[in-house]
Amino acid sequence: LDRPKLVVANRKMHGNLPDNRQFMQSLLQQTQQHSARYAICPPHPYLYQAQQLLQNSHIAWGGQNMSRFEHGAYTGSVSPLMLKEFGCTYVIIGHSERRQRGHENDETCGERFEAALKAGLTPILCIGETLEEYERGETDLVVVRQLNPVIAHVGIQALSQGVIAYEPVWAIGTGKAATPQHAQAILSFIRGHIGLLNEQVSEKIGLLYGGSVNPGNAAQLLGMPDVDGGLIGGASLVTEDFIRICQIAN
Ligand code: G2H
Repeated sequence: LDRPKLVVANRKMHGNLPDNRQFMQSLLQQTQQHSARYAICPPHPYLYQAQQLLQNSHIAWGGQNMSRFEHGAYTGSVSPLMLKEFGCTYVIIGHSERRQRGHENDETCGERFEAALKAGLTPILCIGETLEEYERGETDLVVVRQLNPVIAHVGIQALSQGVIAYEPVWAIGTGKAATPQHAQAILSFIRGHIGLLNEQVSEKIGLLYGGSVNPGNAAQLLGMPDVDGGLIGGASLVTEDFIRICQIAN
């Protein structure tokens, strides 16, 4: 298993020009010799700044969301072509904070995933169960329900051009991360589900864990065999914490 580790900062609706600059420059300087992969997803207005600071470096950047359409009368939306034009490598799709507000659902996530690939972006598809679903023991059911429309849209071969992030909703921003055993069990289940359709894709695809990852729990979580990296929210807002997580991933 030589899947590279990937650590992605989901900065959500945080940051400003000077703060972003400090974050990106510190990360650039302190991870130069690393072999793990890193990406920063700032709010959309800062993608130009990310492009200016990170281009030709070992650090990639991406959007936190994207329209499934290339252009049109969609006030307030951002096109995959626009993300690409500003040098994005990645785009987060289906984050639970967007699903919960009705902006995205299983079906439109499939369309977004497809549109991202078409634009040459690497989609990071977020899936995961709510606390109620977790307590009802429905985690496996939920992740399959969220994954299947995407597979139906792009086909199993193309799935491996993207990344899947398992983010249990009850672990997001709560400080209560999943145990490494739970993260491993679900990511292994997801890999197994994909493997039923195509063994090679299941071995190749990058699977991330997200939800209250911090410098204290990162080693155990990222040390699990099916955890190929992390999607980091809160801890990406403290530069030293995020760099520490990168050092652990490396
Ligand atoms: C989950 C995660 C990043 P946090 O949303 O996507 O955020 O690390 O703050 O739980």
